[in-house]
Amino acid sequence: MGQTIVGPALPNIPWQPRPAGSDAPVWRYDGNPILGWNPIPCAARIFNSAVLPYQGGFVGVFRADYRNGRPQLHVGRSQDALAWTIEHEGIAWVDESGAPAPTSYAYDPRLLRLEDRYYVTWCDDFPGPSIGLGATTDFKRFVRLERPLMPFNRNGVLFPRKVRGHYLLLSRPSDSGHTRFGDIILSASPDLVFWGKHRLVMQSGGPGWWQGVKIGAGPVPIETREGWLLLYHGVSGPCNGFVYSMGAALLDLDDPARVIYRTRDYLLTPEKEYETVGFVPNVAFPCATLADAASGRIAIYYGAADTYTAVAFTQVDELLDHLKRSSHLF
Ligand code: BMA
Repeated sequence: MGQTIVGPALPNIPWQPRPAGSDAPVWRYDGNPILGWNPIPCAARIFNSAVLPYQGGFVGVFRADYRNGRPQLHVGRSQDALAWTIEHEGIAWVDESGAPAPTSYAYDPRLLRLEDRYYVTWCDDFPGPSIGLGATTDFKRFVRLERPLMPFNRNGVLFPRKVRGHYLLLSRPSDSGHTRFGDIILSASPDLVFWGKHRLVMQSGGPGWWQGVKIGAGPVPIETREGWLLLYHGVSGPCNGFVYSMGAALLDLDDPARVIYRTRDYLLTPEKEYETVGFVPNVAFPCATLADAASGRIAIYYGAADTYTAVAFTQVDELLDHLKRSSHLF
């Protein structure tokens, strides 16, 4: 049997085996959180952030919430993807003509290599939340590109390759506030500028109350031989606020608007103190993965309680088996 993950080997992926006695499909790093309160001079909290392998080590684009309450994006670097050095100055965006193009706020970045560039998507101010798109080749000069979609929208996530000739983007149309609804939509583009062929992928609700209010795409989908593995967040709405948990789905390789499997139960929900206590209690919000095609290991990067950056692990074959056993489409 060949490798399940379609992609390169990543022998230096951070990893810990599942704790003895556990049969959970996803388990936490025991050194969590990897970033805590006041991690750099300008920012109180760094969370909901994205990482990639880069030049033998790792690079990331991090959401840093400043003391004025506004989030901005910062570059970070690491040799082991667990101990991070975050730049003290935020990304100095330019537009395509090279003129400064600062963001008034920027949050929840996703990061990927697509063809010859690295792309960042984030929640941008249009005005009001919408999907920002930018690119870099060296993690020094970052160029803002045309915004793919109209406001309001969040959780924009690009696919790492074209599918049937089109670039693909997941998003979650929303409102300008703490949206009380939300489904995952797929859009296609021939050139990363003009987007259309919008398709509904998955809706909130169904038998799992943990995803009853809204759902949003998490990390960039991982290509496997059986389909695109999509980790996503699902939100429930108990009486004292929202609770953010993580689930997974498998999308058809040639038509990712078609859901093959979808978890009925959450895979990760706020349990640990760093997830249940913080600036916003009860948030586990995945934004990135690292994957090693040789071993099938996956490291998941998630924001905890809008305060901390944390890591969890899974093994692709075990996660796919779990999905098959517990899938509940609706
Ligand atoms: C969402 C986004 C996320 C955040 C979550 C919980 O609307 O703002 O960045 O983690 O709420 O506060």
